[in-house]
Formats: sequence, C-alpha cells, structure tokens
Amino acid sequence: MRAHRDLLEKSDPDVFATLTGEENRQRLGVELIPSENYTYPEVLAVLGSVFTNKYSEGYPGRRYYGGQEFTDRVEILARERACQVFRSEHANVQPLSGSPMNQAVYLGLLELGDTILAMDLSHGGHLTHGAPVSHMGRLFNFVRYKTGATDGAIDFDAVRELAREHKPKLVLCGYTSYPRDLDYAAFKAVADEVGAYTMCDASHYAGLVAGGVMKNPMDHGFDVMTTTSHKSLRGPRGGMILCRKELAARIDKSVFPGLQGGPHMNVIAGIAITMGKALTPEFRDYAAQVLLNTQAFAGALTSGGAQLVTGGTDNHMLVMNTQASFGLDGRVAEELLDEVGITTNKQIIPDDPNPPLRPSGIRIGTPAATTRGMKEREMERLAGWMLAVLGKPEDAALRADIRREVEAMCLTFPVPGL
Ligand code: DSN
Repeated sequence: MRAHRDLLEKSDPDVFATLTGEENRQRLGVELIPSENYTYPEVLAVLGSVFTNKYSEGYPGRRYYGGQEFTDRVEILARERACQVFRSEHANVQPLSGSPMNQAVYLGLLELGDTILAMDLSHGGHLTHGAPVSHMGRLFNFVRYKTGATDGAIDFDAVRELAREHKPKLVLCGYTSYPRDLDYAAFKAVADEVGAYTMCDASHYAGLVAGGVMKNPMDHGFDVMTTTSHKSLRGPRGGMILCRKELAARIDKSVFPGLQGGPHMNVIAGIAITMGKALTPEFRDYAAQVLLNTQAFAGALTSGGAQLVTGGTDNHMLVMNTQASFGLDGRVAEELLDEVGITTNKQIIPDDPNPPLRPSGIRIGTPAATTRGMKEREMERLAGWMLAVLGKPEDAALRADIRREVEAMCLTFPVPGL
C-alpha cells in the first residue's frame, strides 16, 4: 500500500492531494451520517487489488470469460457467508450498489405497472421505494403507508386496508430514515392475505441484524431481503440480495444479464471479508455498542430540549426536528455542524412542509463513530456540542472553540486503515 501511495504522490500530485485532504477530513471530524462507516483495512486492501482487473460476467461455474479460478472461489465465499449471516437460502452479491439491487428485485419478480406497497418517502422510505423522480416510480405503481404521528408506529389495520384496496404484488418494508425496528410478522400477514411477495430493504441496519440486536426479516419467512454492504455492515460499497431458493434463478437472471454486466470482483472480495467479520463475536459486540450509543445520544439530546422524530430510537439513527427544536431548517443545521467537524445530513421529516433541500430535520447515526471506538461518554459530549452549536447559531467564536474540542477528541480515536 505504501509503495502504491508513493507512486501516486509522484505521478499525480493533484489527485493525491484530494486523497490526503479527504483522509484528514475523516481523521479530524466525526462522521454521524447514519449510512456511512469506516471499512476494514482488509477491505481497503482488496478494493485496491488486482481483482479490479477482471471481467467475470455470469456466476461461479457459468462465466462468459476464462481465467475465473479465483474470482469463482471468492464469490462463492461471499455468497455462502452472506447466507450464513442472514440465515438465507440464497444470496446474490453482484449488485453494484443499493439502487440497482432494489431495481433487480422489482424487475425480476414483477411485471411493469404492478403495484408495490411501500413506506411513504417523507416517513422514511428510500428513493427506489417509489419516488416520482426515480425511474422505479414511473415503471411501477407505488402505494404508500405512513407511520404514526407521535411514536412512529405503523398502523397495520391501515396497511391491510391499503393492501385490500390496491392488491399489491409486493409488500415492501425497510427504510432510509426511520429510527425504529419493524414487525415483519405483521407485514407478512398482510402480504399473505393478498398473495403478495414480501421484501425488506434492510440496507441501513443490516449490520445490527447480522449482530443479533435487531430482528431478521428472513427469520419471519420473508421472500427477499436486500442490503447494501457499506453502511452498518462496514463493508465495501456494494449490494446483496438474499432470497428463498425458489426465487434464486429469477433474482440471479434479473441482476445479470437483466440489469448489469460485469460484477466488481474487488468489491465482491470485500463483501466476502465483511461477511466473515460479521460472523465473529467482536461484530456482535460492535452491533450492541451501536445501539447503546444511539440510546445515549438520544437521551442527551432530548434532555437538552431537542425534539426527535418518534421520540427516540431502536436502531442506529436519530432523526432530529431542527425546525421545532431550534427554529433552524436542516440545511442550516447541517452547515453549522459541518463548521465544527460534526458531519450529519439534512433530512425530510414525516409530511414535511419544507422542500428536500431545505427540510425540517437532520439525521444522526452512530455506526461510524462506534467503529472508531467511541462509546456513550463520547456520544454525550457530541450531543452537548450539537445542542450548543444549534442553540447559538450566531456565535462563530463558540463554533471555533468546539471545533478544536471535536478535533482533540477525534485524534484519540483513530480511523481504521489510516
Ligand atoms: N444514500 C443512502 C442514505 O444515506 O440513506 C441511501 O441510499
């Protein structure tokens, strides 16, 4: 690695400067975007390895190019380990990322124009769960369920009514901005009643499922679970589709040749490593600490007067209503926190009256900070700094002081791989 860096520094100092700049940003700031993490040094090693040189269209034992002895072996390792981690009968580890992963499921199991019942986007659903600006919103007919106004609970009588009325072919749960666990048995009962497939997009919290601290949709008879590999799982940027074996051929065909060409074998090697790590006791400890950290964060923020969507959290994230808490929209809050080295992201909240680029809230997540070894005490310090910054948006001197404190704390928690 050292030799590769030296070569880059000499041959392309402009790109090298962006790399070292980003390394410093990561080292000196706290990453609280709930979908981000610091991957394992071993994963960094295979991402920058000769696996990136290889075309491997097809699947192990059925490729369209020669020279597949080692790519076959590593893809089989990734698939077998993923099945073990999530107690699934089949795994496809080729999706290039989260959006094509979900698209491959819809296109593999449904006909164009079919109805999908999914979570309302402002209540936490993802773009690929039917946003009108996503191609999926044009190709399929999405009907949306919402979450309860105070505690965020899902009203399954209302979900069942929607299902009876619209007869979806797929009932989809999972989310990108919702701080609670899900009742998979209740979703499955609704889907069974109308003869629909069940699918969970667990991209955000799959690491907590793997670590045994959140429920696993595959334990509740779900047909399909999708997850990206780089969020709470700490892997490379990629996607996985887990499914029952009866659906395996349709899913595989939909990913390749239906939607994609050559898989990224360096990423698949990284997924194999990530799944191996997810099977260890250390990973269970990590997942448990992520939950302890979000709970400590939530407690400190609410006792300081902040308003959290649903009132708290069962997972790795918090959604703060910055408008109601501090009279600041999410964009301003994000920018103020950026100034002190605390990275969050602006976020729409349920039925947000404001537009997505100036929404009413921010998301806060603990997977990355937990990877650095931060615990409840650091979460409380971070919450205190956030309350101070957002409570006094006009105070630039305060932000300069807090930035120094954030940097000092960060230097005592090294980023893995740096
Ligand atoms: N961009 C991801 C997130 O931040 O939730 C989802 O794709």
